[in-house]
Amino acid sequence: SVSGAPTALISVFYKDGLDSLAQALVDKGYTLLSTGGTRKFLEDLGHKVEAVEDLTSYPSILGGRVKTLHPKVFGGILGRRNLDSDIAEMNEFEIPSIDVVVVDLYPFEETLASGASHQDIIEKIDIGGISLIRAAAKNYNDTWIIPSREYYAQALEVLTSDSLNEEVRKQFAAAAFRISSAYDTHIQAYLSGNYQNLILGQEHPLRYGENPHQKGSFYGNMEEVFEQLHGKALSYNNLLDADAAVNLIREFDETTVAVLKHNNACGIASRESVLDSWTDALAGDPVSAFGGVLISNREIDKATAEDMHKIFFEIVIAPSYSAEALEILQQKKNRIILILKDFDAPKMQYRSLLNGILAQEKDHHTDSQEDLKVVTKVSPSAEEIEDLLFASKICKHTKSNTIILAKNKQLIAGGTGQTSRVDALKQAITKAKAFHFELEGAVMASDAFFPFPDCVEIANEEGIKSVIQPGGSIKDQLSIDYCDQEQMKMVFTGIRHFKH
Ligand code: 93A
Repeated sequence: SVSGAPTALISVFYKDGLDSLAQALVDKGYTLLSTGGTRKFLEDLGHKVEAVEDLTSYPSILGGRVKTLHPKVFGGILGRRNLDSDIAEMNEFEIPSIDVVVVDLYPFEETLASGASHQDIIEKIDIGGISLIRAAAKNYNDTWIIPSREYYAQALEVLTSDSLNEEVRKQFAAAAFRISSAYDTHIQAYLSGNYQNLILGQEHPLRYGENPHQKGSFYGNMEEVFEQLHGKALSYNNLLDADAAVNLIREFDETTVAVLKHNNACGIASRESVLDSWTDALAGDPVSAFGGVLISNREIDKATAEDMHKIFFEIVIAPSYSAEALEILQQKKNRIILILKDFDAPKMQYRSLLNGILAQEKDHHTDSQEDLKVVTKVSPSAEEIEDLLFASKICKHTKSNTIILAKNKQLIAGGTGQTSRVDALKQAITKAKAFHFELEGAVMASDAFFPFPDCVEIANEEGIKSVIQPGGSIKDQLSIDYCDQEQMKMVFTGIRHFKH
C-alpha cells in the first residue's frame, strides 16, 4: 500500500452511490487513492484521498486520456504478493500494492445512444479504466475488482459481512471480464457500422415494408427456419403470413393443411391424407385462398401439388415435397416454396410501439382435454370435444375478437379482428352460409369470455349446439342458463387467447 495500510484505487465515471462504499472501505482501514474527479468527489465528502498523480509523478495528460496508465499503478495491481521476485521488484521500483480497484467506465453505450458526435463517442472509449479492470481481475487473488457501479451494493455487503474470500474474488473477476468484453463488443460494432445488428441480429433488407413506399428489413436468421427451394424473395407481408402459418400449424399433430390470408386462417382441416386435408381446407373459403399462404405439416405429394397448382397462391410451406410435387409447384416462376425446418422458436415476442418496445412470453398454452370444465347440464360428445379443441387452436391464432366455427375438424368460418364478439360471430355465420355450409352440428370457439348471452343465443338459432370459451365473465351464468334451457353444451378452458 501507499502508507502501509491496504489501498483502494477508486476511479469512477458516475459518482453516485459511491459514498457508502467509500465509507465502508475507510472503516475497514483502506487508504483511498483516486483520479482527479473521483478524488474531488471523495474529498468533498470529507475523506482523505491520495492522488494518482502523486503516485506516478505525472499529471493527468492528453486531456485525461492518460491518467492511470503507469507502471506504479499497474505494478501495484498486478504484482503477485506470494512471489518473491515480484515483491523484490515492487520494493525496488517503489510500487505500492493496490488491494481493491473500484472502476466505473466511461459510458460508451450511453454516449452513443445520446446521438453524440463521432469525436465525442471516440473520447468515451475508456482505455485506462478497462485496463484497471482487466489487470485487477487477472490478479483477483491479490486485488479485489469492483468493476462497475452496479456492483457497489454487492461489494458493500461483502465488506460489512467480512466475507471476502477467494470464491467471492473470483466471482467479481468473472463479472469484470463480462463487463470488459461487452464494452469492447459495443465499440467494435459501432466502428464497423453494425451497431443496429448488435441489438437486432443480422439485417436482411426487404424489397419494401408493408407498402411499396415504406422501406423494410428483417433482422434475424431466416435460414434456421426455412429452406427456400423456389420463387422470389419473401416480402415483409409474406413474412408476417409465414410466421402466422408456422405458429398455427405447429399446434397440430395429425395431418393438417391450412390456408392463411392476412395472418389469419381462412381454411384448415385435419384429415387422413394431405390431399383430403388440402381439399377441405380450401373448401373453407376458396375465395380468400386466392393469393394466400398454404401450409402442411406433412410432405406434399404429387396429387396434392397438382390440385394446389390449379389456384394462384403466394407461398407453400411444408416439411418436405416429393420430387414430382416439387416439379409441379415450380412451374410458376414467382411461387415461393419453403421447407419448414424443425427450429427452436424463441420463447419471447417483441413489438415496437410509441418510443419503445413491448415484450412478452409467447402464448404457449394449447388447450387440451384436461383444461375443459363442462359448465352445462349436457356434456359434449367425444367428437364434439375434438372439434371444440380443434376450433380453440384456430382461435388462439386468429386476430381478436374472433369466433371460430368448425365441424368435423374443418374450419367452417371465422370472424376475425372484429371490434365486438357478436360481430365476429355474425361475420362467421355469413361466411359459412356464403360457402354453403350446414351449421347444424357445428361448434363455436371464442378467444375470450362472452360478456352477455347474445352469442350463445345467435349460435343456437343457427343450430350450433357446442361451445368452448375461457369463461370468467361476471355474467357467465346468463350464458350457461341459456345453454341449459336449449340443451346446448358449453365448456370453459380458463385460458384466454387474445391476439392483438
Ligand atoms: O481516458 S482514460 O482511458 N485514461 C486513463 O488513464 C484512465 N484511468 C481511469 N480514462 C481513464 N479512467 C477513467 O476515468 C475511469 O474508468 C473512470 O470512468 C474515469 C474517472 O475519472 P475521474 O476520477 O477523473 O472522474
